[in-house]
Amino acid sequence: MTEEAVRQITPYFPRKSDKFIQYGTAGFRTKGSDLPHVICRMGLLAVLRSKLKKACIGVMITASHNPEDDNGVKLVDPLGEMLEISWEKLATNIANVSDDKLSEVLSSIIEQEKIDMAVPATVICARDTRPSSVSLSEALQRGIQALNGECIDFGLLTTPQLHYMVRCKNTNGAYGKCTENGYNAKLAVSFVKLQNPVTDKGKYTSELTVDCANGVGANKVKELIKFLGDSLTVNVCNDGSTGKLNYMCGADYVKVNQCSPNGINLTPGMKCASYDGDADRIVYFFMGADNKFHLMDGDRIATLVAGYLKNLVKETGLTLNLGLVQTAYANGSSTKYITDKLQVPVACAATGVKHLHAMAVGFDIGVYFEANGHGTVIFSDTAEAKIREAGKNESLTEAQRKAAETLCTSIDLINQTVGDAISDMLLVEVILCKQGYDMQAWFECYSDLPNRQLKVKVKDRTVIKTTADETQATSPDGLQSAIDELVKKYNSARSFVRPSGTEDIVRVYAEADTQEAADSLANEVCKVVY
Ligand code: 16G
Ligand code: ZN
Repeated sequence: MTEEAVRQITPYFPRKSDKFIQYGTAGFRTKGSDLPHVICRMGLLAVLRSKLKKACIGVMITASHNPEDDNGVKLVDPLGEMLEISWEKLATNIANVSDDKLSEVLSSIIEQEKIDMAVPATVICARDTRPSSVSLSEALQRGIQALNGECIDFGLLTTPQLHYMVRCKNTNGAYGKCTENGYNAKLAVSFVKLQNPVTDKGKYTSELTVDCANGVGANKVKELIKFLGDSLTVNVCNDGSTGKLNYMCGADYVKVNQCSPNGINLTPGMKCASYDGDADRIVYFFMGADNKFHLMDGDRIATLVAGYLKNLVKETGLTLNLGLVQTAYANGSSTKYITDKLQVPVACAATGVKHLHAMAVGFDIGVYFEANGHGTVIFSDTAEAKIREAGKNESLTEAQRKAAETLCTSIDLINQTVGDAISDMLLVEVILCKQGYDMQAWFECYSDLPNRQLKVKVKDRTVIKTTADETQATSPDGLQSAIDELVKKYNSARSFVRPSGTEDIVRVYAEADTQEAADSLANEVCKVVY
């Protein structure tokens, strides 16, 4: 069977170069022109995974915030989670094997994983708006068909919408309807339900300008707002009709450059947000009373969300363990605010959504966010059941029951499968409205410590190894003690280094009490990394 499949695909999608490619932090990512055989082979692998799991598997074609010529692919597991880490190695093997050995490698996976090839397979696929995504999607479908898998092609979707579809499909509608309208209706109904009862909105305004990075999020959010009535006005900018994907716009650009994107003329009083190219990340920004640009990143969103949920849980009277997962990049002030003021425990995970997600599962309610704007909330099955039960429990006080109902509706608004710019945006709006916050009020919750991120090119970045939370370097010898010595010279300072999982560089992060000190510390640390 594998021989026949390989015969069907290799004439059309041969492995043209022997350049090694790795299933990285978020799947394969490289120039779109280098990917046809990789993506076709991922079709084969997705079929095997579907047979093994006896469930539908997802495949998303996107390179997120990367330039338009790049592309990528990632697999999505049955409940909408990222592919199990042990299978990343299999994906890398399949992507790199020569055409004539492909069948052998496929057979060995079948044997090793004891896959019953008689089980039917279904793969859901979708793509972002890159020009190369169309032909790459065809390559994927050819791979799926070659092993007799059924392919459900959703065409253009945001990455989190694809994750949502996979979960819906595998839970027989319990999570929602497996259609784009189903997704829009689920989010919109919950949003309106949460927004309507709020009478005192304080400084909150229900108008928002969104930079969609000229990506797939633009048309998707336009579809969603049709369901919102007048509860939220969204001005969609950088919708791809004229500008180039991720070029001078999008969440990554805004975060890295700390400035407003092209296409938005930022003036005081405006509330703005940026998605990335596949709409799984969001950051907010505005111009403050000081006429300066202020970024409201993933840390700010995390504190807002954790505070909101913590209060609601308290009002229900339920005992649920709520925690927040951050990475080493989280601003020290955000961690301090969450721990001291909100009294929510904080855990630190390695960079990459799969690591944060895995750690968040350890809480009844796990909020996780990367500073770059990727994050969501996950509720354990028992927590969700307790909350839903409390919403109907006549023996609770009305206030307790109401809080539980609000929590239930918030659960429905959240895309628990993965960070979702559209869902996160609606959640942030709900919370800002409930708190009566404008952007300035949100901003004033705490002051960020000045920080600096730099990249260092080294001969071999794999020489640098870190602890699991990436805050300390364990190799090479002496590196951490050199960093510790430098940090001691500054006030409220912290610094760490880690090899990038997506580029051939080492990243350096430093924070301190002043911008000059953070810059100087980052520069000094770069020198000891060489
Ligand atoms: C990937 C990750 C992102 C992480 C980034 C770090 C996902 C979906 N994306 O883009 O979460 O922040 O890698 O890149 O997991 P780095 O290793 O180059 O710093
Ligand atoms: Zn993305």
